[in-house]
Amino acid sequence: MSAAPAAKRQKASSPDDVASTPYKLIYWPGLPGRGEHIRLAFEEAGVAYEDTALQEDAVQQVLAQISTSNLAIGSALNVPPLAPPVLEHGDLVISQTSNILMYLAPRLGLVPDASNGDADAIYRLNALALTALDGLSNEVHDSHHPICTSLYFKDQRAEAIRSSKLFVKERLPKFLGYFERVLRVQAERDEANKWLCGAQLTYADLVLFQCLDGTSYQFPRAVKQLRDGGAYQRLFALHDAVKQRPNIAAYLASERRQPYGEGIYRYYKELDVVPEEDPEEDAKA
Ligand SMILES: N[C@@H](CCC(=O)N[C@@H](CS)C(=O)NCC(=O)O)C(=O)O
Repeated sequence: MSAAPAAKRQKASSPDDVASTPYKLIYWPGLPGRGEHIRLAFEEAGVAYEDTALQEDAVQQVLAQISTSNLAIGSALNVPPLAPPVLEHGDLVISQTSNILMYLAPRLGLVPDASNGDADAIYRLNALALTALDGLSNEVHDSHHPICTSLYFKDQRAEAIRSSKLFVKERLPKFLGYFERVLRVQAERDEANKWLCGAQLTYADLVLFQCLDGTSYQFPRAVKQLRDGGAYQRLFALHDAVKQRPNIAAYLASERRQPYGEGIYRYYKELDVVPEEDPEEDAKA
């Protein structure tokens, strides 16, 4: 979906106004990052959004939000965000990836059909999205920055190698195994259920796709070994199925999809380790 022209903030007072109010994603330029989860939701739904990462003053737009001088002046209710992604929709300004997705997903048709009577589905979806973000985003990031985000990689390289070996051996199989189990539970209920919440794709599947995709970029050898081992077939089938959805495939092939680089997911040759190696033995060597 191409970025919509810059929109003036609008007051969205009635449900009709809200539906026609433009969406604006404020995020860093040049990398998928956590903004990608928001983009994938819009792209899958085929709903237009403005993506400030594609604009000339992208960095300044993020800084204006997260600056310590941002006191949310002009808004009676919003609070300043600590970090992007940030979503603006009419008068609403919110941050935190999973929170933004909880707001957007019902509006974008990315939660189970309400006619199934499951009014609490969003909380199950949020648990799944948060779990994917915990293990396959935050922990993956912390594998290359295990001491502190504010230090350079070169100043925590030895710790990053040790952390990455432990991650791919112990944490990665745990998280992949968890999502495989969720998918198995669904398939045992009904063999048509190939998504995390059953037969219908939801935003949690998109989050899981992006988390697994980024993890594969950072740890290609480990993910290949785990994939080839055959223990996570449903999970990798979900990843491949999301990738092939028409709107997602078109987006991934477009220039709107930013390349991985110096973001959450980074490729360092020395961190491209495989699970079968013994991390503690290696640490002693
Ligand atoms: N839990 C937050 C994390 C937000 C976050 O760490 N954002 C990154 C970019 S992906 C950032 O710019 N962080 C700046 C900082 O933490 O100082 C979320 O999911 O939105």
